[in-house]
Amino acid sequence: MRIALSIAGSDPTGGAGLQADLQVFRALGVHGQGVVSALTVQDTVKVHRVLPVFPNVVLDQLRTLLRDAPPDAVKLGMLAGDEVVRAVAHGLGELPEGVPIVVDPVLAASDGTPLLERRAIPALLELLSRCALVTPNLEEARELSGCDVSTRAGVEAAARTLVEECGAGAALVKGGHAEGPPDDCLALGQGGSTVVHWLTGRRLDVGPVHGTGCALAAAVTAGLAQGRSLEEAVDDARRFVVEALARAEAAGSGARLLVFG
Ligand code: PXL
Repeated sequence: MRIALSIAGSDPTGGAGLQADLQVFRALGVHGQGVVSALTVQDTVKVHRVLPVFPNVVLDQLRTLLRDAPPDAVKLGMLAGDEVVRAVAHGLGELPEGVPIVVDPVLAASDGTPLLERRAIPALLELLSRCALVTPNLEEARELSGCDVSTRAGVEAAARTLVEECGAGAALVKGGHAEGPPDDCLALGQGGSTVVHWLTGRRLDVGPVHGTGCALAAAVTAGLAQGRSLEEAVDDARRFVVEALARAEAAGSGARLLVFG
């Protein structure tokens, strides 16, 4: 059995967060584990409240799990607060060597509600040095790298900065929020040098959809848990999300939800 672990916030709608990650893992044939980092109160329209889990309880969930049933890959999503980020970093010290970590550096919900407090950013940046891949959207890439991402050259600089200065193994800067083609920029660290690829996307006219960032990072994590290379896992995950977007359905009066498989 291949196992993927998600450390993420709860989204009761099932559209994003831990509930969505577990659906993605299931759809891709890996067993899903979940450590809850925060509770949210939300519907398909907006996030009403955010409540971080006690950091020592996050640490306890993680350590207890790692000692018994260590995963083959780990995904980090919404972490809510500085102490939770530090607890996760501490707990991941017990992750067996070589288990890849994918960081979706969730800063805010689509409605603008902060999902990570700003003072947690330095601790999140420290975590990047231990990750195989970080998957920011444009706003997150700007915030984490300090680069102006309004041009393609700026997006490339942000992706390179996350690899060369922050120490991520690779960075996938997602262009879905850009005007124009939703191309993603993948920077891969390769023994001292960085290779940058643009992965072209096409925009689907589906209106607002919730949870695409969570699904993409979860799908990459599932691929890595199954032993795929990073580039292969990213390609497969991008295709998986496009298919889920094409099938998206409304469950409430707000954003549509992805439909997997
Ligand atoms: O899509 C980002 C995200 C991640 N995790 C949780 C969320 C959201 C967006 O609302 O609620 C728990």
